Amino acid sequence: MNCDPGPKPPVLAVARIFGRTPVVDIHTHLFDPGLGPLLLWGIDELLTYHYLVAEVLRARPDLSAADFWRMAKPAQAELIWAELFVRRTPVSEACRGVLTVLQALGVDPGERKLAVIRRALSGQTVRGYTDRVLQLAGVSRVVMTNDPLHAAERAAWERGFERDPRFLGALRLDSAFNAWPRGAADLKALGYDADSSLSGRTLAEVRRYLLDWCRRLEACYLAISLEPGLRFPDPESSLTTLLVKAAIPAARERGIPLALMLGVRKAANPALGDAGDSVGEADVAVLERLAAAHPDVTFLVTLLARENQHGLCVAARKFSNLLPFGCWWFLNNPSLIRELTAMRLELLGLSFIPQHSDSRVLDQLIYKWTHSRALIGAVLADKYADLAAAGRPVSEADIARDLAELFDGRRVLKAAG
Ligand code: HDL
Ligand code: ZN
Repeated sequence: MNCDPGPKPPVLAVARIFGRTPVVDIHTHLFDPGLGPLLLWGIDELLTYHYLVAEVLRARPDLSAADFWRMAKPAQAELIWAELFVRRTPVSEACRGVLTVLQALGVDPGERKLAVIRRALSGQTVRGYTDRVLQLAGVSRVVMTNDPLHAAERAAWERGFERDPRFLGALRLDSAFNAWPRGAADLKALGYDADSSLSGRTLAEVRRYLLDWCRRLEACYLAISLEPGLRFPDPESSLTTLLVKAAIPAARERGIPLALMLGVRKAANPALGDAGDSVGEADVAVLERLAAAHPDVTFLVTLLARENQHGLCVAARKFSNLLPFGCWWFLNNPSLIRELTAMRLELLGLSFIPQHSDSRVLDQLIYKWTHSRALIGAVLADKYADLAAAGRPVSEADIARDLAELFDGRRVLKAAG
């Protein structure tokens, strides 16, 4: 006899309502189709995602990263398909994601021949595919990661293009700030009178660069990923000085958040390229001191270490201008999405942004949001069941209102116009 009473009513209601609630994806590495080849899409890009590169090199320890990178991208995709999807069961989250995308696109996820899959997915245009993927993913808008110091991207912006309103801008600061004074030379080459001294003039010129590009991008926020060891205050640190005397004033002037993404240990294994970054525990007290010193600026915060997540929730309870967002990168897996979402709902109510996709390939929107809707929806439904047990059942209108507050990007998009 089946003793399982079946899913609790809220789960079904949440799944139905969430399924028709569009989300704003507040952090991706996608690009407006008008930016041309910068936007990655299609099965070979999906298979050569750096998450899967790391995984195929584990499956094939006999293959050096250098030899892998020497392969042409189609051959890389064929190797990853053979090793992770045919010769082995694709149990990892990044592997499962590919299957979720195929299933949503009407391609048999059980198909073993990549050639058959490639044929089934051929003949798309980027504009048509963008419409199809956003619709399948239930995503209304995505925020890009824009870096004007990336020559090809800058050239495309300077050429100009008709923007797709579904692709919003965010000004990324890593290349300008993180390897100072290299950034000074790059800014000088763009006509900003910056030098390595971080003099008053330099800081004014860095602010001018930030404001110029926030205007051009119509940036929703400024963002930077940071090593775990960020210190504040730290008058000796170029990075801290740039954040405090350039990025924060620019965010304040534009009325937009500054996104701090802490905990990346860059190039722990340089041979792996984008797949070579690792994780380190950050000092949450730094965030508390930044929030306290700048109460009129909103800090979007995502931390990479699982060990930092509880501290971030506590810090956010102390400072309402700290806005936790997403289950970032190595945290974007079912077991940790459940853990972080429950922790945040319990400590922060609805005052956080549960997820972003971090998609680098357009198709990934489908799986990252399909998986996250199911996982986050189930945790939310559990909380609703607890409320019902306490005598406060939620209505469908309550559920729709809560999901809009959590996922419509209202805390990020206000200045994007
Ligand atoms: O710095 C970031 O924005 C990270 O998301 C990195 O791009 C990382 O490589 C990534 O793609 N994580 O999902
Ligand atoms: Zn990212």
